[in-house]
Amino acid sequence: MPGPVTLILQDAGPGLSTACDTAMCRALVELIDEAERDVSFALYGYRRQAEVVDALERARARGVRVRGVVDMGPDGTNPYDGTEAFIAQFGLHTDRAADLAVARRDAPPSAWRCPGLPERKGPPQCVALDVGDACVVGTLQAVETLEELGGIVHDKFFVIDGIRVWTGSANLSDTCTGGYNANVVAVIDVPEIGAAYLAEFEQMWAGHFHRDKVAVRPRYIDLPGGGQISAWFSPQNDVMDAAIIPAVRRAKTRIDVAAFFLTHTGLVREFLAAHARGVAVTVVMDATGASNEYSKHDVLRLAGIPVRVEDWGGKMHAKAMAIDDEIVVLGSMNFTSAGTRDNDENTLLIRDEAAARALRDWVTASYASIDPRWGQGRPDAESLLSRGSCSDGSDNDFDRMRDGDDPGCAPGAVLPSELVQLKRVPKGPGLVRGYVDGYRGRRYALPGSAGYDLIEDQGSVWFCSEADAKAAGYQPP
Ligand SMILES: [Ca+2]
Ligand SMILES: [Ca+2]
Repeated sequence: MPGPVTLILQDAGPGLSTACDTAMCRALVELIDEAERDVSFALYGYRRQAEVVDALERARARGVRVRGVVDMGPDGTNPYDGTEAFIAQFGLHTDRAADLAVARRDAPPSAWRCPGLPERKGPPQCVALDVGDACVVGTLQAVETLEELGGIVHDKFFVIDGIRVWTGSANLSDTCTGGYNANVVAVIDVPEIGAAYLAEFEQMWAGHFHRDKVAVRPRYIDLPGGGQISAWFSPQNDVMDAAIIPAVRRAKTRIDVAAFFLTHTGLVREFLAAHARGVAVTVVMDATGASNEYSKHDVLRLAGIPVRVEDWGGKMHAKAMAIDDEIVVLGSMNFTSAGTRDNDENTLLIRDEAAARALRDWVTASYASIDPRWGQGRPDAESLLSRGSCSDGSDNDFDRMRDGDDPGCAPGAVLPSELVQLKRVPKGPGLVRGYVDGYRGRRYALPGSAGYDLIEDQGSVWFCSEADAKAAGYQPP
């Protein structure tokens, strides 16, 4: 009899598979086969996982209600080419009408204004992060204008009879549940968690997506035998600021991270702060995620945090971390601002020592499986440097070119140039200046402000950004 929390850790496999041979896929089929009344699911898409479809048909044939929601862009497309037929087969609902009704997304928030880079069209993001003795400063900016895609149903969860939940980072596809990509999935048998997921599902089933949902309030549920679990849904629960960052802030010894994307500035700031106070932070990063112009994995490296970018054919598709061999964070949400602010996502925080140790060991083994040279730079996700990626039948880097058609697979293809144009500057004049005012306590002054130069050098401290100053307890001037 499995316990209330079962963690399933999937290594990157040898290739795409339409079969359902992985532990995560077997567990899902088993759950669906055990359903007595209801199977409700929210998915990003579907591609070539017929054994799961067969299980859903078996459930339907024995009178189980089968309902699902799936992502659909405003243009009526989904990245997974089996999705449309899947929608038709089960009468699934999508977020397309909601996307069409919603105004354009807000511009990404920025710490402060900074000039854009030449020849680049995306929104500039100004970076100023503390790496201890220096600041990493510069502009991150996409080459192309970012498409406005509306929100995304990015969940990957199934709720069985309103009680048991299967969820994590794996899409229902030949690349994820099929076992090509590395993923972290959990099966949760805790009725309060099942009820929360079902409440979240019902909103989407009724046509409320993205910011048009109401919050399913997160609750900390005690697990039998100790430990605790809580479920968080994006965007209403603000999981990054309300749960993940506070957990990282409490880390004492180690944080082991597996990241498909790592663009969220606030989270990166907390990893840097953890490293600065002696916490051992280790990161395994996906190669496609590392090619994102807003990725901040290189900032971590500049601070001395070990980061390896995977050189497998499959992806590091997990969005998970183990903190202090005590806390597990896992779910559908990438470590991006869109994940926490825009999309439909779910994240679990689990306090369970055995699960945290298992995840830590898995991240450690994933890290060790990558050629040590990728502690610097990054391999092109579809190139001869990423093992098997040029003969796997997959468009590994989502550029609509596959295997031999992808220029990255040409022999002698050059290494990708570093997109991140950041530099290390020593702390000193020109940065945010903290000081202690005799009457008002800790204050900070911005460069160029009145009084900035009047603060005595002795006793002032330097911060890379206002956010860093505030985090250290300094108040606006
Ligand atoms: Ca490609
Ligand atoms: Ca390929």
